[in-house]
Amino acid sequence: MTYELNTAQMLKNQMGELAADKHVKYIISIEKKKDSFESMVMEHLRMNGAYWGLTTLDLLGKLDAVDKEEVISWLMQCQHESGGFAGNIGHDPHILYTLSAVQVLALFDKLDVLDIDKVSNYISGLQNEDGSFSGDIWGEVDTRFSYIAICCLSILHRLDKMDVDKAVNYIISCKNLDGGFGCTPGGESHAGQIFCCVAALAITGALHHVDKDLLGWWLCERQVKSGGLNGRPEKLPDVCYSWWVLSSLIMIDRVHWISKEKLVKYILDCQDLENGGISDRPDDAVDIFHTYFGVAGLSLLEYPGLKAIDPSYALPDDVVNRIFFGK
Ligand code: GRG
Ligand code: ZN
Repeated sequence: MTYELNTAQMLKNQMGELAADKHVKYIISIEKKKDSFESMVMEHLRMNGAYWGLTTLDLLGKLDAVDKEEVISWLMQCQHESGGFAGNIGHDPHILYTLSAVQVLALFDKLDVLDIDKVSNYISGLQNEDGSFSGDIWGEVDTRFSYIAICCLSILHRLDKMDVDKAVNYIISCKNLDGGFGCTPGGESHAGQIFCCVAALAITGALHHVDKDLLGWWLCERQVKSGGLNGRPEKLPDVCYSWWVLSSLIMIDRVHWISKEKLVKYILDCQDLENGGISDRPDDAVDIFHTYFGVAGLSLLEYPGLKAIDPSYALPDDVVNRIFFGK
């Protein structure tokens, strides 16, 4: 115990401290300031914002700071008759918001309010003949939507409603010679798409299709001098890649190929120590998206005092255990 405390203190001394209370206040204040600039730009993707904010609160052990019934009542009003969820009340449904809605209900242990068949029919109905997934009725295809469909149906215990073999084959067809993945066949490797493809393969037990050493090299080369990670060669570092790159490295067992200490320090340097929140780069304006990815990244890095997060489902470990093992 003394040893553990000393290690935690040592880490904090070396790398700075997470302003956890400030971040909790920042997240709660966004919800209250409905006419702020950030709330206005978030209006159409409020469901994603709810997932980012609430998951961050849960990782910080503060999910009870929000009114659960109020959130669930709003969330259920975002469901469309097709079974899919929209980003806000009265908007059109999309697979992006459907995953966030399911994840928020999972956080609150409230998946039982859903008509599971209705939601899973909406998702499986978006699978195309070649195994890919569209995001909504307008038909855009992207490996982001393959991940979302697989993650969502897995959480709902309904993976049997899609053609998993075809879905996996489509993802493999998006693999590049550098070991990474793009959004469609031939698309450039990008850390965000790599997360989607690796996590989808992890959930479906198909990680043997990944060349772990080749992809591990590409991913670890994303760490730049400041300790931060970028999403592609020659690009600037950004806190959100602490999630996209790091979770992928963990899923393929190559996380020891980057400097964890330097990355912790980079994320902590992106905090607004006065008003809370985390930005993409030091001294930029904070937002809820990067606050989530900063805290989730620190959780993957085992920063003291945070709940552990699952790298493939992007939900706290205890939530994932409850879904699959009922505890
Ligand atoms: C549950 C965590 C979770 C995700 C759901 C939506 C989704 C599934 C995944 C998105 C994956 C993705 C494509 C992430 C990248 C987002 C991003 C920072 C894009 C910016 O790309 P550029 O090209 O920026 O504008 P760079 O950094 O390359 O300059
Ligand atoms: Zn970013």
